[in-house]
Amino acid sequence: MYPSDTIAAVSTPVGEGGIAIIRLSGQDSLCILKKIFKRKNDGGFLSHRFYYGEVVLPDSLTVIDDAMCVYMKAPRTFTCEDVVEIQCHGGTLIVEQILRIVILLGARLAEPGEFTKRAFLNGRIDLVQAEAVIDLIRGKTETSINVARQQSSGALSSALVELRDHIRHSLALVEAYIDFPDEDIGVDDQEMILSRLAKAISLSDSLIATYEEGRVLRDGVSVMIAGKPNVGKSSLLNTLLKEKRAIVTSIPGTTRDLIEEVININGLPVKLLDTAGIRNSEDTVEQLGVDLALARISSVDLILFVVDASSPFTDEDRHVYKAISGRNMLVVFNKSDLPRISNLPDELQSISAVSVSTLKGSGIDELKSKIADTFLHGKAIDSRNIVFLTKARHRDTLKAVSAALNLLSDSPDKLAQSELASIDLRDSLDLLGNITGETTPDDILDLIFGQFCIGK
Ligand SMILES: Nc1nc2c(ncn2[C@@H]2O[C@H](COP(=O)(O)OP(=O)(O)OP(=O)(O)O)[C@@H](O)[C@H]2O)c(=O)[nH]1
Ligand SMILES: [Mg+2]
Repeated sequence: MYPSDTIAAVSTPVGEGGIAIIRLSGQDSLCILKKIFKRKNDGGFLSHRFYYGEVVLPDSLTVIDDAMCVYMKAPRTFTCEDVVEIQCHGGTLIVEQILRIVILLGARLAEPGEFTKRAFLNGRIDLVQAEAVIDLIRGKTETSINVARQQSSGALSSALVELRDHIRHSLALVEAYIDFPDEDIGVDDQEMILSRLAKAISLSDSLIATYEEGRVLRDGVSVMIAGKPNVGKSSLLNTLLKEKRAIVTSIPGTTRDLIEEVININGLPVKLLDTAGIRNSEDTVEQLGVDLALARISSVDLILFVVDASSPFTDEDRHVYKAISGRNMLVVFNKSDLPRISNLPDELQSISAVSVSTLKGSGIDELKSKIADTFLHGKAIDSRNIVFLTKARHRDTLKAVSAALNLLSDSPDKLAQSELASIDLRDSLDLLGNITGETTPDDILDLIFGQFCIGK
């Protein structure tokens, strides 16, 4: 069990709000609540019931705020410990005052993510589920939240348990021979082990295969709008955003800064980046904007190369193309409401292209689908039913497990010798335990929970 001290934190965002929630977890929670929360009919506190009353200074009984509170008795709580939540008015001062009293009465200020960490250490959730809590909080689209919910509800954990069971069964078969070091593992048992290993490898490989999609669903992607001046880049940003975010004029060189906005494209969180039209400019400010744009080319996931379809492809377009060639790119022919003139040079013919008119709004849905398809490969996302891997740590560990199991099943010598085989199987189990938390080193745990906000 985890240390028995009691932690406290404000679980709602900093600043003014309708209400704020102060949360306590630990064995003194109820005792502290009794000292500071007074009700008209001074009864006790039943578990999981809401009570109305006043928060008071324990000595003078001076009223600080009227509030609601709930006491939740262990272990039927998020942390598996006694938990108290006080809902007071959301003014900064009131919240600070209540928190200070709670600390004076013996609670300790919680570290970031410490409530979730306790839920993990007390066995209420595994590490995969704990990590998903942060994704739930930060989810940017319904789809990314669905993916996080799958993980926090234990769907990925179940798949990992299934994987672990295959390895454990193999290990049990192997260990039956450990006391007879001169004896090879029987052929029938070897067959059974091989069949279990095949299942485990196939399961880990199918999980690994979900990573690329899982990652983009969780983290989103960055998409840069690039092109020579005046082709309609800012107009495209505004059209995709459905608001007049960037200044649009007929003067080339209007945009001089990077403009970033996040939108939801078919469930995918997309960070759009409008940039200055790329050209060599005499104007110092414009050139600074161009430099900013050039500097981002190598770090974005996709570039929309915007070309004016109503005018010929010029050296300026070619100059932009040179700067972005080799990157993941879609060509966007804008101004398709006007008679078409532009013809792409041969080297650009093979790149996927879409015709749009930001003026008329045409082609925008097709462009969105193409952007989503670039990352999801044309598949519809079944975020409610498919388990996705979303973290590089999980993917890399499963790759190592899969590689170790492959090596074992491919080497008949090892498979016949109980001691050698058991070492490999135990190593694989330890690796799996790193994902779910059983064997995760403390420094990794600290890193994971350190990403949380205080109060979660
Ligand atoms: N006919 C037509 N005009 C468009 C379309 N999209 C943009 N424009 C016009 O093209 C001009 C330039 O648009 P912007 O969106 O400012 O172009 P930009 O690429 O951001 O330009 P810079 O910021 O200067 O690099 C404006 O006059 C727009 O009204 C379109 O689809 N059709
Ligand atoms: Mg612009």
